[in-house]
Amino acid sequence: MAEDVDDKDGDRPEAAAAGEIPGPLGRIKDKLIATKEKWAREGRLLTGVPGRDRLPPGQRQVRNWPVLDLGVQPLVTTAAWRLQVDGLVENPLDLDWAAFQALPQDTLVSDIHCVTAWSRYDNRWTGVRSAEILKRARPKPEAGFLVFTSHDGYTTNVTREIFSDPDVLLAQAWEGEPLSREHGGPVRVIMPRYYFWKSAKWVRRIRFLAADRPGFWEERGYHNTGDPWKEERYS
Ligand SMILES: Nc1nc2c(c(=O)[nH]1)N[C@H]1C(S)=C(S)[C@@H](COP(=O)(O)O)O[C@H]1N2
Ligand SMILES: [Mo]
Repeated sequence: MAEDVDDKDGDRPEAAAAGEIPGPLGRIKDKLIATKEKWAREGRLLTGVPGRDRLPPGQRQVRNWPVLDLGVQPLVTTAAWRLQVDGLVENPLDLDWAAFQALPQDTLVSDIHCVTAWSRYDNRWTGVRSAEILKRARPKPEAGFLVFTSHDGYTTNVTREIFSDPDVLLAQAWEGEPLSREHGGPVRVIMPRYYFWKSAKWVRRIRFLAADRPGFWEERGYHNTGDPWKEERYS
């Protein structure tokens, strides 16, 4: 497929599987990855016991906001920032910061559910809804899937249907302040109905595909969908 040919920037799953991870991913926290892979093998934290109404099974509420990443927190200035939307779309987008600011902005409150079992309630995000991106890029009918690529080399995949959820945001602010670098600023994805690994920090590219393509954690034992209410932690 044409989309596959130009893929020299380190987000090829085959390359990652072969251990030939170029760029920032060459410096990822191997130990952290090994531990999380082990959890997937052991099915750790699977309880099957539903918690309170708002808390998905096996989760506990925290008041702080932990930082989780692969050990690289890329510095992306708003001057250098761009978002590419490409693949199987009628109208590929290449947005700079001004173009992104010119899109309609919404503020939505949602809960975070991380697969490492913490949940954080009532996060007030401001940014651009997925609907605004879909409206402008116009994915082709066969584009049933997409992959997010981030500045640290991270990738994660979702279906087009999930990306179309009305609460999906490309967030640039949290609680009225610019999203911090450690939490994925200038812009990260927020997909509150799924475990937080689906919410790519430092997002730089949204690529529409005809076939599903597992991302970084999806290739390492984590569930392809990741619905916390169904406790879809591991594959
Ligand atoms: N680019 C990028 N996005 C990422 C990750 C990452 O390592 N790189 N980690 C994911 C995981 S596993 C989690 S739990 C959340 C953590 O977000 P936080 O640090 O803002 O809490 O980001 C997700 N998005
Ligand atoms: Mo995570």
